[in-house]
Amino acid sequence: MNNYNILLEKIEKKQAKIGIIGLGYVGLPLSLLFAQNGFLVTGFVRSEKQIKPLEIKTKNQLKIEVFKKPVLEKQDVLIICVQTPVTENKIPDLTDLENVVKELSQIKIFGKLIINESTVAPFTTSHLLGNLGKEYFLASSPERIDPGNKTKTTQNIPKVIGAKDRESLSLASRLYQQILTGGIVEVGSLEAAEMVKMLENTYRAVNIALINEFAKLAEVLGLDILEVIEAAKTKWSFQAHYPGIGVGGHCIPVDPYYILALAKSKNLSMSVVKEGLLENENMPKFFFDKVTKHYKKGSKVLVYGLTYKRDVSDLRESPVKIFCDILKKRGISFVIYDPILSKKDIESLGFSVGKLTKSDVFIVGTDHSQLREDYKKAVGDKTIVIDGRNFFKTKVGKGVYGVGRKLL
Ligand code: SAJ
Repeated sequence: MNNYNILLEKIEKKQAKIGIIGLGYVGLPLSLLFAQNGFLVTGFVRSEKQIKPLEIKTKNQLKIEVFKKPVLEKQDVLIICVQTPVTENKIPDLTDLENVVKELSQIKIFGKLIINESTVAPFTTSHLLGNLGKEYFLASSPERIDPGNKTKTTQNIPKVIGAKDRESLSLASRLYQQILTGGIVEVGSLEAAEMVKMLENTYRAVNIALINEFAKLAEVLGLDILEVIEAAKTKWSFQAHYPGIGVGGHCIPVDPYYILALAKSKNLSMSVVKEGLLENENMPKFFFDKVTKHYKKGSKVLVYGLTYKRDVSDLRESPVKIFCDILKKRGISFVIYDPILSKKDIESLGFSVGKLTKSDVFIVGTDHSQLREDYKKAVGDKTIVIDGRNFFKTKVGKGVYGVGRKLL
């Protein structure tokens, strides 16, 4: 029996040993899903100190090891789920993925299935993982997790898979079919799968930028952008996006820089993408200018919410953080209240924590669900509300200034 049939049989019988490299917001739920479906799973982390907390978190449903040659070699399938950020000056940073490649190039890769779930530009998977040795299988299946989303989960999001050849595609498809319920979407190459992820996230970034621009125009025209969006949604070809204080997280403001770098290497400018990203990155400053119109020296300012999006306690690329840094730099005193962050989280960023007490200026940075109740403690009749997420649908306090709308 050849390698393909041997591995296919192991996958069919759930006897294939699964190694998940990287146990973050992608690797952890994926490893648990494999374990809960009867596979023997080993999760790989960079350092010893990560092991204990993860064993507690996963209730020992999987083995957790430091990412090293001997244990990697025992796996039949290795799924790579490491982060692919950008540097300060928006250059793709493949350090973590390159470290994985270094280790994988030391092991006997023969007969194994390697799957890259990390977000990369087309041709990266083949370039980095395409020459690890003889007779192994290689697929790309970029993760599509939406952190905090209770309905779209690792298990039910349709899974896009591209591979270096038919056998690799078939093995990866069968493997994911064993644990996922949202359907498999096979494409014709590694590069097509990588490009799908680039397109879907760049599409989102550019459309958010478009609505941010329309929101600025709506303000000048005295129109309510939310009313316009809601009416536009009656057009079948219009997909709604919403303006706000800015675009955060480790996907939407980051991934498009991977495709820009690739386009640049092919002498293509992709100016719509570039301008869109700059538009989003400018929103915290635009929002700050709005605040200065209503702030008086000595005003009691409370910023509600610091994380990058509703009900997610993640600060990566948070536009609210950028906005608060501007407040601080301009000498405007303020405190922050975020119901899902600890005092330490907030103070570690150099900000002061505040209580939900009546404020002169109440600023919505993140529209956590708890805001529905919390605002009543901080917004009095004289409070001016500056709403970075257009959370309020009716006037509260002395008036609400949103992004592309106001309620007075
Ligand atoms: N945002 C807006 N306006 C919008 C939508 C989002 O300003 O209309 C802001 C959010 O507040 C946040 C940022 O953009 O700061 C990103 O929001 P997001 O909902 O896209 O949240 P993410 O980063 O968790 O995006 C994830 C992504 N998942 C992956 O990349 C694997 C993305 O692909 C999904 O499209 C997105 O979830 C989703 O669909 O909700």
